[in-house]
Amino acid sequence: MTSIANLHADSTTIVLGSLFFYQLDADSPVRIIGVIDGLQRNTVHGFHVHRDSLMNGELNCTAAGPHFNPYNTLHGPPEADLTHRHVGDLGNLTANDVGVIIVELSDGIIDLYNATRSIANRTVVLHAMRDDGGKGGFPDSNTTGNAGARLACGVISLPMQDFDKKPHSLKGSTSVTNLFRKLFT
Ligand SMILES: [Cu+2]
Ligand SMILES: [Zn+2]
Repeated sequence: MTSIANLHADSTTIVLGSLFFYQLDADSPVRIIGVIDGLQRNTVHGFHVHRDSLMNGELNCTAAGPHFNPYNTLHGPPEADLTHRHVGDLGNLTANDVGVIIVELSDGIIDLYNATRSIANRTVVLHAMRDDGGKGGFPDSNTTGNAGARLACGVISLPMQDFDKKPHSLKGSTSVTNLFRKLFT
């Protein structure tokens, strides 16, 4: 199963990147491949799936709600098991020396098949600061990893075959979608 998220800068229509989600079957991890541009050089950014979708063209990343947490656990690092992280906790992404994040990760807890853990129609959020994995000792370490403001976000769309039938609310990512299709089909 496949999904796409196009990330826009918080409260704007500026597209910063696209992420492609690919899960071979119900027993496989979800692979996330993509690019996010326009960041400060050599910076580390918390990266999560948040609970809510963005409805009706909403651009404010705050509308995505809290971390996706169907098991009501504390925040944690991505390598933790189901009881020691939120399902949506994907750790950190690092911008390189030209301010670009090349995303290439795999996670066995988020899911596109399992209804309880499904990330479809939820929102990926990239934060201003590093996610401390719950270990930072800040008041919000156990809820958000103290990752700070929401820099960019994007709804994890319907599976791609449906996605391409819908009008896109954000322009500029069609070529990236086609690139992903070439890579995976
Ligand atoms: Cu977050
Ligand atoms: Zn969390």
